[in-house]
Amino acid sequence: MTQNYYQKEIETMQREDMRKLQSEKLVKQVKHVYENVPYYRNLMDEKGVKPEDIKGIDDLHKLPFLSKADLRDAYPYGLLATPLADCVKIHSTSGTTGRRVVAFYTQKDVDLWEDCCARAITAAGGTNEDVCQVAYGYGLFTGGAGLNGGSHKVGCLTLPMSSGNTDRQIQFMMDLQASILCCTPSYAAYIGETLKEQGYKPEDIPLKAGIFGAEPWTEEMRQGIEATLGIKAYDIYGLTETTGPGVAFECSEQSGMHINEDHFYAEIIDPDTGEVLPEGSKGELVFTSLDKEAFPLLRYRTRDICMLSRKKCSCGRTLIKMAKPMGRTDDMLIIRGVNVFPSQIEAVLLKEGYEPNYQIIVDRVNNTDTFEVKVEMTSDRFTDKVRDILAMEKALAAAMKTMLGINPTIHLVAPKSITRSEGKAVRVIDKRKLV
Ligand code: DLL
Repeated sequence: MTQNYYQKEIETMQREDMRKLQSEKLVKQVKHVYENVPYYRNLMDEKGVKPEDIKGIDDLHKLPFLSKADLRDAYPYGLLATPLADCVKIHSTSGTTGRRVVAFYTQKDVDLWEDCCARAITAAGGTNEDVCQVAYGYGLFTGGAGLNGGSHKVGCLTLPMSSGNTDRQIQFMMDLQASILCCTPSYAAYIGETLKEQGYKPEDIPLKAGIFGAEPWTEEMRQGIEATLGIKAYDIYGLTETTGPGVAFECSEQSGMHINEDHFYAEIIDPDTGEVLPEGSKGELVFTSLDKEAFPLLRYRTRDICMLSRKKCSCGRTLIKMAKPMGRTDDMLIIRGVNVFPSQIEAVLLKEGYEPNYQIIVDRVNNTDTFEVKVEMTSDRFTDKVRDILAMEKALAAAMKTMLGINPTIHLVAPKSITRSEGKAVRVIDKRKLV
C-alpha cells in the first residue's frame, strides 16, 4: 500500500526534532496550567515544583501525577484552564457524579483532536474519495464526534450513523457504498455476522477498511472481522480525558498504534511505585497533553497496562508506538464499549434499597457482550411470585440503565445465595478472553 500521511512533517519527524517540539510545547503547557488551574498549582506547590523547573521533556518526571480521583475532586470545573466562554463543547463518560469525567474543549482543542482522527483515517487508507460510515455512538461519548470530525477533515463523504439499528447501517452501507467503517470491534463483528446471515459475501461488501477501538479486542477477532467483511481492520485508542479517539492509531503494519506524540506525551510507570520504566517495559500508561487549552492533563494515569516501542515502522511514521492495552490496574470493565465500575452497580443497589450482594457476569456471545447482574433479594422483599420478581428485575435494570447507559439483565436470587469465597464475594466474573 502506498503510504499517505495526513500531516507528513509531524508523522515522519526525526526523533530529535520531535523531542525539541515536545519540550517547547511542554514548557508552555506547564506554565498555562500553573497560571490558570489552582488545583494543579496546589499539586505542584505540594511537590515543590515551579514552572521554571520544567525546561523540557527531561524534567517531566518532576511533575506530580494526576489520577481519576483528582478529576473526581475537581468535578466539574476544577481543572478547567480557560474561561468557560472560550469552550465550545464537552464530552463525558457515563457514571455517577463521583465517577463521571467531563472534558471541555476550545475550538483549537476540537481541531487538534480531529487532526488526530484524520491521521488515523488516512493511515487506514482513507482519502476524499472515501465514504466513511461512523457507527460509534454520538452524544456525550467521544467516538462518534471524534471520527466524524476526522472524516470531515480528510474530506470523506461522512455517514453520521451513530451506533445501533443494524438494518439501517447495512442499507446505507450498500446504497451509498461505504468504504470505511468506524465503530467498536464488537459492533463490527456483529454487523459482519448480520451481513453474512443476510447472504452477503465479503466481495459483495463495499468496505475496504475499518477503524475499531474503545474496547479491548484480540488478534483472532481482527482476523475474523477482516475475513467476514473483506477489509483491513485497524485499531484506534483514546480516552475521554485526553480528548477521545485518536490518541493512538494503527498503520498498514497493524502491529501496535502510533501515538500522536506531538500532542500527547506517553510514559510507562510502575503502578505501585510511580517510577518511570524504560522503553519496552510493561506498566501503566501515563499521558501528558502538550498543547490542549481547556482541559490540559499533566501526567494523567490512564490505568491502562501497556508497553511502548520505538522500533522502526515500515509505514515510515516515526511516532512512538503503544501495544494493545493489556488490561487495567483498576476494576473498570468495558462492556459494549461502555466503561462500567462495580462501584456504580453497588451505588444503584443501595439507592434502590438492596444490599450490595451482587455478582457481575460478563461474556461474549456471537461477538456481543452479555452483561448480567445477579442480585440477592433482601429478606423483607423475598418472594417466590414470578410476576413480582420480574417486575423488581425490570425496575432494577431500568435504574442501572439510567446510571450506566447500558442495560444489564438482572437476576434476583435468594438471600445469601451468592457464593462468598474466603468470606469475600467475587464481584466480577469476566468470561471474555480479551487480553
Ligand atoms: O473509548 C474513546 C474511544 C472512542 C477510543 C472510539 C477509540 C474509539 P472512554 O470511553 O473514555 O474513551 O474509554 C477509555 O477505553 O482507557 C481504555 O481502557 C479503553 N480503550 C479505548 N480504546 C481502546 C483500544 C474511549 N483500542 C478507555 N483497545 C481506555 C483497548 C481501549 N482498550
